[in-house]
Amino acid sequence: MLFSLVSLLLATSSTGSTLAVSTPRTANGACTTKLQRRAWHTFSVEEKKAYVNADLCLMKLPATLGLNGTKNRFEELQAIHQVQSSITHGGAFLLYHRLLMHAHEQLIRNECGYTGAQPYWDEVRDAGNFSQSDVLDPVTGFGGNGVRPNGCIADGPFANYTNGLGPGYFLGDNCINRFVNDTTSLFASRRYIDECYEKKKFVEFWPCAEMNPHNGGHGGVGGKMLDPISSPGDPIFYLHHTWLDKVFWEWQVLDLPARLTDIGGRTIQGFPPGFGPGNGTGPPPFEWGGPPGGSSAWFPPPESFIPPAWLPPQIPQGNPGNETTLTHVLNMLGVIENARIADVMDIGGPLLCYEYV
Ligand SMILES: [Cu+2]
Repeated sequence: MLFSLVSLLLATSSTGSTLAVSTPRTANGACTTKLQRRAWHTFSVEEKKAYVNADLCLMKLPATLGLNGTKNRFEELQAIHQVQSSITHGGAFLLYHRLLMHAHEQLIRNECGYTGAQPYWDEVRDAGNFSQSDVLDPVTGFGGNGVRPNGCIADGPFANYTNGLGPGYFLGDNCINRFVNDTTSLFASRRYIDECYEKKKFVEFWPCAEMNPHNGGHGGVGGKMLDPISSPGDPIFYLHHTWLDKVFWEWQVLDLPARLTDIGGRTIQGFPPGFGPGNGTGPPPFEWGGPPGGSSAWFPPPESFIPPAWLPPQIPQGNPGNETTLTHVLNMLGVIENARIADVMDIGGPLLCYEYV
C-alpha cells in the first residue's frame, strides 16, 4: 500500500509557538464561552461568504515559518499535515486532526477577522449525493467538481488558487482538483458511523472512524482531497475533518468521563489487525492504497509518496514508544502551540472551547 511507503521515515523539526489561544476562559482554565460549530448547510449566505473570505485571506497572508514550499498561512497549515502524515494517522489520528481544525479556526479568527466558529460538513446528509451538496455549490460553496483530465476546479472562489504543496510530498504549483464520486460518498452514510458507535474502546473506534466515515468523505470528493499527504490544500478538508471530529466527540459523549482518557493505538501510521483495505472490513482501498473502487479517479502518482530528502528529522513525540498515550505531543510546527493528547481529549476546555450544535 502506498502508505507503507510513506511511513518509512519522516518527520520534522520541533519548533516553538507563535500564537496564543484566544478562546475566552476563566482564570482556572475552564472555558466559558464555547464556540458553536454548526453544519455548513445551516449557514446563511452571508455566513458562508465570511468563512470563504477568511480562507481566501489565509491564502494571501505571507508564510512566516520557513516551512518548505509554503508561501502563505493556508499552506503552513497544510504543511503541518504534509510533513507529518506518517506519524499522525495512527492512534493520534483523531486528536491530531482535532488540534489541526482548532489551529485553522484560530487562524481565521485571529488573523483574518472571522467571527464565527469552524463549520462542518454534515456528510450523512449528502452521502451518495456529494455532487449536489451545498458544500460544492459554485456560488455559495467551495466550487464544484473538477474538469477532466486534470480535475482542476474551474468555478467557485478557489478556482484560481495555485497551491504550492502536493501532490503527496511534492512541492510546486498545482491546482485544487476534484473527481467527485457519488458512489464512493456512500461510505459517509449513517450506518457506517453507527457501526463505529458500537465500539467500546478507543483502540477499536479510531480505525473504524478512519475507515468508512473518514475515507468516504475524502474519496467522495476525490482529487486533492484524496491525497493522504497534502489533502489540506482543498479548503473542504477543514469541513470534512471537523465533521469527523463531531463524530468522534459524539462517540466520546456516549461514555463520559471514561472516554476523556481512553487512548491507544500505534504511534505511526497503520491500521491494527482486522482493519484495513482489502480484508473485507472496509471500503475499496482508496486513500490508503489507490483510487476509489479501482475507478479512474485521480490519485497522486506513487512517486509523490516517497519521503523527500528535505523532510526534517524525526519530531520528538513525547512518548517514543510504539503506543499512543495521553502524553503524546501533537506538533503544530509553530503555527499554534503544540499540545499533548491529554489537552485535546475534551473539546469543552481548558485548551479547546467549542461545541457542536
Ligand atoms: Cu483525512
